[in-house]
Amino acid sequence: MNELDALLILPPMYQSGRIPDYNPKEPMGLMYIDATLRRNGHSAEILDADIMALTLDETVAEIMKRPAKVIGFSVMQRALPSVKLLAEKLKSRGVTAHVCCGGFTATLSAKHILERIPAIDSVILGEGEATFSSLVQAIKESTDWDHFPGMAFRQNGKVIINQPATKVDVDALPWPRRDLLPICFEKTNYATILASRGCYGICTFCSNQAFERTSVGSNWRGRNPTDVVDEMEDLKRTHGVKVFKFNNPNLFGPGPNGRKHMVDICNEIISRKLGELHLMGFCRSNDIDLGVAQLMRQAGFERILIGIESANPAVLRLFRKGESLQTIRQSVEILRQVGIDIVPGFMIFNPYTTIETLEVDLDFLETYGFMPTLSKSLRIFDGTPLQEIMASENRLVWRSPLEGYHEYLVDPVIASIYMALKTISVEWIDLLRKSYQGEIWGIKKAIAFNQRMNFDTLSELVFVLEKETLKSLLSWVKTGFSYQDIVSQIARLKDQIVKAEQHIVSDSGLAEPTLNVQSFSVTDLAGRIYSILVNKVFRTFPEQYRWRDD
Ligand code: B12
Ligand code: SF4
Repeated sequence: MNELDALLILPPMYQSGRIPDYNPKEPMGLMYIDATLRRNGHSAEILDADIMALTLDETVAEIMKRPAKVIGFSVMQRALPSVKLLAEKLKSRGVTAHVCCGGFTATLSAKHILERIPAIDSVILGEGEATFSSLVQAIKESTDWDHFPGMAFRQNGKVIINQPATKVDVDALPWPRRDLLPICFEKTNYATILASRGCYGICTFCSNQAFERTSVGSNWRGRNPTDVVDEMEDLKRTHGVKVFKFNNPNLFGPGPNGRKHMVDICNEIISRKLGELHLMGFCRSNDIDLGVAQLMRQAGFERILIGIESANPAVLRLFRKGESLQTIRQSVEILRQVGIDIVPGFMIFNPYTTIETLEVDLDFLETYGFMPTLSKSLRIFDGTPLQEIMASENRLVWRSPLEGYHEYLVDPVIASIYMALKTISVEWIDLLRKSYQGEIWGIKKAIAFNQRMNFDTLSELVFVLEKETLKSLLSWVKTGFSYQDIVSQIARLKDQIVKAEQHIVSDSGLAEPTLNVQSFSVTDLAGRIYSILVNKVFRTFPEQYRWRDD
């Protein structure tokens, strides 16, 4: 068996494997590194254990079939325990490859990872293309690599983090290799594309910012618009891709040049007459004006995710969003006027949540008909300004990235509301989504983003159930409640879930329901919710799960 120079691995997030019919995403970071390695004359392969829905042991077996000089794991936080176990299992089986990690969590938690996981030899901070390629070259030639900028490793039991690397020149990179596109495309109907890297925002909670700060160079770098559209045209011709998701953290760069970059991409798409195209991406409200929105719609943009986060001006200021509520409202109106759907990024439970902010947020969401998941709370990632802010206010409850996200102290009343909502959502409402995920994914394959009406109907069902639950919780903590109030509300919720299920079953043409809602115990759930609200023992928004095989 030929030894590869490098095996790039996306680890399985679920150690016992995913359900097979899920919605796989292209591993864009590894695809760029793969292309760069091959261009530099190295042999490489990607093993995407997540896409293949492999268990941990199956992943080990697949890795053993592909011996390599260097193994590179792409690490996001929830997959970190899998990476630890995989690296340990490989070393215990006598694998001598150099094991390196990269990606967001590896970058932001490098010191912790190297201190806690001896089976990992090094971490590359920031973008991996250039540094990983140099590492592979050095390992192949048995030369030193410990002086490379952007590398972290152990030396005499101590973690060394070298000086930061320079950010890559985005126009000098090869296009990402699309070996995995057919698998993803078959299930999702879209391809991803990256027109720029980084974001000029300074939001305190954002790990993109923290990630960008670990290397030297501009926080936003746009690719040549002609080359971006060449890549899209090529994907359309070779793979029949008509639907593209832009993975850039922000579709716009800073200032007039950043706006021009988006305008140039749109004009390039329009002038080439690429035919049917359906586009979506992420952006900030302050970049949207009528002219650019009209042009984006003409180019094929149908859905935009805007990080609104909160409808409370004071919270926006504390987050350093750099946007007023007025700007947010304007952008929503403009996008709707030109016919672009909005997916709102919203963090209703955050370190600054109060009863009043919850009421203002709910009111805003109702006014605009937005339907985000309500039972989620802001997560604090290593390296973000918010981590420092919470620590300086003595509110940070530090957690190892191997175990979960950091938590933060909040008012016990808010924590109780969150935990009650979370419990009801996870145990009942979310079961609806989970049970019918296959149908939802089937429906999501509708070709155009703005034709996915059935999926939106399902989202709406879940949202309305959560919203009504949250409203009851708010009214109870303000005006008082009895165990009987809770029993009645939970019984009503049960009826609604039964109806929602009937709706989904008939909408998706299923023969019979799979979720046995009738067996749900109203008194059991009501008893636990009553106890959460009365005892107020929570002080944070804890994870429902620790990182484990879930
Ligand atoms: C697409 C995407 C996903 C896809 C991932 C597909 C994939 N396999 O890559 C899916 C939907 C699965 C996903 C899941 C999640 N995501 Co996500 N995701 C994104 C998104 C929109 C784009 C990522 C991307 O393609 N970037 C472009 C490529 C080129 O960059 P890259 O992947 O970072 O790779 C570069 C470097 O990181 C590095 N690198 C990466 N891997 C490796 C490996 C080695 C060996 C080396 C040396 C280097 C290296 O080199 C690469 C090339 O330069 C970003 C937002 C953004 N635009 O950045 C969020 C983002 C990365 N996700 C985020 C989050 C929070 C999540 C979830 C936790 C969400 C959730 N609640 O479940 C999960 C985590 C899953 C997990 N395993 O833990 C956060 C990161 C948070 C953090 N600090 O970890 C981001 C930044 C969004 C945000 N602003 O909050 N995500
Ligand atoms: S605008 Fe979005 S990507 Fe940019 S810093 Fe803020 S949260 Fe991060």
